[in-house]
Amino acid sequence: MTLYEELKWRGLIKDISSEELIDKLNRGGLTFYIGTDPTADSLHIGHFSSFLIARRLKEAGHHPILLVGGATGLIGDPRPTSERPMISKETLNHNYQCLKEQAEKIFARGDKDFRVVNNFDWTKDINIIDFLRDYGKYFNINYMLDKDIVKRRLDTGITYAEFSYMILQSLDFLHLNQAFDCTLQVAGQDQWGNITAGIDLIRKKTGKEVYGFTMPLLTKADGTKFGKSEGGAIWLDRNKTTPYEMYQFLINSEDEKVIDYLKFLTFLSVEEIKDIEEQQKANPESRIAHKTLAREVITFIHGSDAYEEALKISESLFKGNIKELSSEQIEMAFKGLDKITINKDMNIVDFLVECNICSSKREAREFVTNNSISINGDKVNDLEFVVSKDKTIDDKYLVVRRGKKKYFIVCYGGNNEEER
Ligand code: 485
Repeated sequence: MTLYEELKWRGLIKDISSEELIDKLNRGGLTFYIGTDPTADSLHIGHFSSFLIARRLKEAGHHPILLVGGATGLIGDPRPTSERPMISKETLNHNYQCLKEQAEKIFARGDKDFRVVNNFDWTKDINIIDFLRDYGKYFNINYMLDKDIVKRRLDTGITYAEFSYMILQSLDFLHLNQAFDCTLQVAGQDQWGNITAGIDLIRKKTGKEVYGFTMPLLTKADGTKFGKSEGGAIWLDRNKTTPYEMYQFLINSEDEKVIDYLKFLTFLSVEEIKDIEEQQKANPESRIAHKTLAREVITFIHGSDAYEEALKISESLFKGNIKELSSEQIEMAFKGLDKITINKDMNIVDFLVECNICSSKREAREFVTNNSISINGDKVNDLEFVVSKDKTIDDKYLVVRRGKKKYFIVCYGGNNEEER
């Protein structure tokens, strides 16, 4: 299988600027770039799915440049819906630093052949007259109005700033072409207009032919964007989305999409993925495809220790072995839950009411005698049971389960001696 055939098989090719590129991709040796704007302080899994192409092409013998848009981020790539709110320069700087570090850590991995660049460096000193003469003169207004994204914004309106965005991205491509002989730009499918604008600018200014291709948007079975959970985006920063949350997200991938995700998001070979597909078909309950997806993606982003920890939390919760977990792991596992604080030992019935786990003493007694309450994985069915600090994990947490699924985290904050 050639590189291009493999990219096709993985579902990574949407639009391609010319057929000539196929041969060039298969031969290796191209310098290419992919860019992102620092609109937030972390990349998310959508960026991950696009940026992975950098490593794939690198491993096939091409030379990647990752661009973080310190300049373009100050303007904002037009969205189909409405104008973007302007981000302050301070926030943008902060975001830029965060994204640069993430891109270096996750994708470049100390590889010297991975260049990380900032378009602010070559844009900041261009004055307005030179901008209009050197670049503006090459952009016909009719051409710009014909771009899909501009057409979609004509009804709601688009400012001159966002309208000019395509010129900025085009001059990046020109700059990278001149500075590093970069001849290919890659991105998600929404970037097609910006990529072709750059190709056209370079052709007009230098007579050179450069290339671009886009990747399809990764979607869920219903066609909506992949990468959103109930709690919002799946971030690559573990302080925003813990490896355990990422594990939950991936392990719950839809059955009909999980093989597509393996192709798109992992470096497993064609044979390995076909093999997993067969095993999954033969034995769907094994969820081997989902488990492999979670293992590959989390190990790539956070490393194998983080993956092992996410797996351990998940298995301990599944088996009810809460006591195997540390307080940090409990925090990770129940990040979204409000913590209830108590500060003295209590009889179980009082405890359940005090913590709003049950609405009345009568209900609390019912739950206890029905075997529906467990604390740190142990069933509590004795109405005389006393909840005390020595039952906490790391002197801190009680994980209370009511019924099959409902969890409550109680934080033991009190000092027993004083209370008595
Ligand atoms: O020279 C460039 C300057 C900026 C950009 C690219 C080249 C960023 C680009 N305009 C953009 O907005 N990218 C999106 C972002 O930053 O979030 C997303 C794309 C997605 C994929 C991803 O970046 O919407 O398709 O390319 C990496």
